[in-house]
Amino acid sequence: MTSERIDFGKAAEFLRGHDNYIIISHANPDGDTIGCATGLCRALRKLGKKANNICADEISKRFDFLREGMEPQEFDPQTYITVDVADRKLLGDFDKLYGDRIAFAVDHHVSHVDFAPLLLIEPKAAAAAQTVYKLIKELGPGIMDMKIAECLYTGISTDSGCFKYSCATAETHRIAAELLEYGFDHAQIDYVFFDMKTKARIALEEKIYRDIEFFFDGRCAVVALTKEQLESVDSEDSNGLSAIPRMIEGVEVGVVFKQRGNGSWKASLRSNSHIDVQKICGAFGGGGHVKAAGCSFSGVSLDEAKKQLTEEIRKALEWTE
Ligand SMILES: [Mn+2]
Repeated sequence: MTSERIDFGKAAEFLRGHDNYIIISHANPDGDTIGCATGLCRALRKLGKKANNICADEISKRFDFLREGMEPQEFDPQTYITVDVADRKLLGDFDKLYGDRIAFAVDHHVSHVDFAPLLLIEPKAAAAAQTVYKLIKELGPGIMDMKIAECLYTGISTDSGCFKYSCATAETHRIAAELLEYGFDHAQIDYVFFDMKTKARIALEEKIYRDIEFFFDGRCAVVALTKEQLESVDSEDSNGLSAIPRMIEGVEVGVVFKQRGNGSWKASLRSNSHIDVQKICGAFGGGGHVKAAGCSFSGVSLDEAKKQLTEEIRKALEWTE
């Protein structure tokens, strides 16, 4: 299969020229993939098309407000689209079912692995919802409305860390500003996704703050969470735990050990400085990105895993002194 990168004009033409859409989000769905899918689904329906959105995994109740009033439609599926999906493997259980049938993919990942014949990709966009916004605008006036704007804002805000990450560019803010003109309650959205925490999550964070250990004059912070502790919260409540040690002033490398079902320990590392945690994790067969990476330890005690990992971190810190 050959893939072609198309522009907004061609993408809009494609959407106008087809019908009976199935819009697929990636597994383990986040605000961007759900915001894009619900926003695009609403836009296509307004265009007079049949459209449904689906995801292989359960969608958190936090996203219910985006799906308000969107009853599934009855039709024979014809056109499969993915949104915010960097690789067909990320479709999860839906890869086998639909992976070969995707006609068009909208994405913003630099690492996008082509799987659809037509691609609309903006690797510099903070969220795929930015790209979907421009695509819906291209479909013509009168399509965008408050509900669609709310969906796309959720995608942009959640993927940009509430506009805090460096990926939030001037264009990100301009698009968000245009969306805000539609008058939805953005403060409520940002409260739900950034401030609100369940009591179970707070209890888990309390444990992290209490047990955190510092190494190398506070330049490295390490904490471990047992299987039982992790099971005290549901999966969406465990988002972002790995970033907590790094929030502490002076910490250059933050480590969260998470115990797996089989007793092994998965270490998630976050770097605040120029320390390359991908390289550190690589020494243990792991990987990831320069500032966020992970590796696993099996067949050793937590103490031993900690010892081995902090030794590698010590070397990295020494190199950069
Ligand atoms: Mn995204």
